[in-house]
Amino acid sequence: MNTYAIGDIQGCFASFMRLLERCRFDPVADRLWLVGDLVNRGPRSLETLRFVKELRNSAITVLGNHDLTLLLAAEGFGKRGKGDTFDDILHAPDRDELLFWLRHQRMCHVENGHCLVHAGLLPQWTVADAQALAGEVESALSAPDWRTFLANMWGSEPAVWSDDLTGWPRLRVIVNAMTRMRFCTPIGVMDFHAKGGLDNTPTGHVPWFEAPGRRSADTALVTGHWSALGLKILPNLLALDSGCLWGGPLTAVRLEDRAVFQVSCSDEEIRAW
Ligand SMILES: [Mn+2]
Repeated sequence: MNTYAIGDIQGCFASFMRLLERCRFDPVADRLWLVGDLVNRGPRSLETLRFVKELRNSAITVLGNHDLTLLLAAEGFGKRGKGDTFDDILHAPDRDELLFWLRHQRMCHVENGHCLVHAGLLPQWTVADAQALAGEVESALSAPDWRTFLANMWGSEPAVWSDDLTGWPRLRVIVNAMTRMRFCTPIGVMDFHAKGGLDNTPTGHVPWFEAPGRRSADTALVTGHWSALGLKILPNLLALDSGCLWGGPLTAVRLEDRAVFQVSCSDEEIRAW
């Protein structure tokens, strides 16, 4: 069995299919780890979501900010972005099944010395902490009053973790770290404005994975979300968003031996938004 970890697909279904061919992915024997942001910006979000859902136990996906944006939009919450391209899902005959499936995906998955999460982990969290905190959000997303959670989920405050946080602010910090974070201060105050690469690190901040004393540094984190960072492979980090939407490739890394597979995206995908 091989495990292929794949960066942000964002509706780039054609590239996704070419990448699976390139890897010779076998849905019976192999598994996919998807870093989230399956949908939005690219041209074929609906087919991407249907395909991953049909893979059942052969694919593990964690939720990204664009996946959550879709769940919010489906309930009439949040601000629609000009570049949103998931109306095909909202109008699909199988919309309810797809959104139900998406809402029940995880925030974080840990197995065999790897931790899959869309954006990153705050410096105070061990991987075991992150699993427990992810579970709090997953419970809120599947609880009977999940709509109330969605209505209170979005927002950039508070920007820093405290074990004493409770209620919506607590869940909001977990969601923001795991799905939106790029930079934080050395003590883990998150910044949500800077969007570029390491050249644009805001004063007083560090890329989240370089926070000193980060307690998850003993585990290989598998992440996406940060296309301006590009593909970054370190002993304890596989950052896989190589910017397919921006003209970059779509990347897979085979976790067993860290072999890298890439396909270039198509013009249709770059132009979609
Ligand atoms: Mn993202």
